[in-house]
Amino acid sequence: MAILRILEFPDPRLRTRARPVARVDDRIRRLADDLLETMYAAPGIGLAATQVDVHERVIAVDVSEERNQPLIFVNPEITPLGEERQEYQEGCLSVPGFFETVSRPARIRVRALDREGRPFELEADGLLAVCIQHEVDHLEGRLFVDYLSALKRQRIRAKLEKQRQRA
Ligand code: QAP
Ligand code: CO
Repeated sequence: MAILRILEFPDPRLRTRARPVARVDDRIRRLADDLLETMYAAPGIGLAATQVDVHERVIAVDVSEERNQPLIFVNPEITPLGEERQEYQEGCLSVPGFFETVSRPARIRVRALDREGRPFELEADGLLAVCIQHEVDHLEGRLFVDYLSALKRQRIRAKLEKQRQRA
């Protein structure tokens, strides 16, 4: 297992649309393990392959208090369940230090493959639903800052670029 380097906004590679995984093999299982290890080390509650510059449709999530409920989704497909929306203060390991309110569908169904390549289905609400939607956005090249005003997004970008100059 390995801790991978996380790309940071506004790195253009974060805008890449990830390709579907054709076959869940040892290479994909290693990627899944590395995503989990990198996420736990950060620490974070979700990480998409896009964020470590691997453009394949794999995400890792663990929203449990004890950090002992790792979830891997390969080729995830989201369907909103109903019209209700929820707001949540989101952050992102690729946008370090910034948390802003985003509105998303409150309940979703996710269909995906697990780390053995078996199809599974899960219904989610609350933080888990927020996190899965946030991570699947990464696979489309979308970031939570895209839901904010252009002014807010530009301010975040300027602050991160300034910080990086100092580092
Ligand atoms: C996505 O994000 C998420 O800025 C996962 O300084 C976040 O794990 C979904 C993190 C919130 C729903 C709600 C961010 C850690 C972690 C930071 C993360 C930071 C330290 C973000
Ligand atoms: Co993120």
